[in-house]
Amino acid sequence: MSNSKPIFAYYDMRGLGYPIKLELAYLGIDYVDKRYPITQAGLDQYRSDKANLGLDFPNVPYWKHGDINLTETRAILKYIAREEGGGKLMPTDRVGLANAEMLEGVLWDVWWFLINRCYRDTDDVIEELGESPAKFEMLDKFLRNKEWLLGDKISYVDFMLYEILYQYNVYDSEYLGPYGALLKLKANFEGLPAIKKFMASPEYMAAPCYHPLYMRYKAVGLTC
Ligand SMILES: N[C@@H](CCC(=O)N[C@@H](CS)C(=O)NCC(=O)O)C(=O)O
Repeated sequence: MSNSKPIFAYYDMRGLGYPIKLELAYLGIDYVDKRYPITQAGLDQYRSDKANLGLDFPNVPYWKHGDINLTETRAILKYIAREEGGGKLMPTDRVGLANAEMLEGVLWDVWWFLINRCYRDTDDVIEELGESPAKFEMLDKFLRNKEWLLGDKISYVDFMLYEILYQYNVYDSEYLGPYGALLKLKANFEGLPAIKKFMASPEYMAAPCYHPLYMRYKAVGLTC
């Protein structure tokens, strides 16, 4: 692996990238934090860089380190969970890994209900967002009596879940009210010393979550 610092690049917003940033903060990884401004100039800059980044599937977020040139949010999230910090964010037991990958799919769906609601703002995506409470109910039940989704050890799926809870809470501060176990996880996550430190640092970004030039539905705090 190269001696130079890894690069994490994304738009200057939380978006899909924040669970990865939270992992990096939790693990104490030093990296180059490349942010494309969320302006037309920032989009133009990304578009002109895009083909020259040495990425097989150019996109943001991306992660570059030595021989690794990675895109796809979940691939990056899991790569860091496995390869950095002694692999401590990746479960290794059969049941833990199976559950993590199941949860990852569920979480991704719930996340996209909200992203699409803001990105497209059509009747069908507004209707689809109505599926989230049932998913949160199941997640809340799954989590009950456990500290983290997989038990007493935090893993990459908790970073995804945290960010989804954060973004739903910004969208509507009442949304998570019925889900006590999820709210407890959110508070516990924010109480982790490394996360607390990150949240108090100048690098931390409370908003925006979504790109103002792409989103049709502009929710205050989420998009602008
Ligand atoms: N499947 C990709 C989707 C990434 C994606 O949709 N990126 C958005 C920002 S959230 C983008 O603007 N990508 C730029 C592009 O398509 O070139 C992932 O999971 O990372």
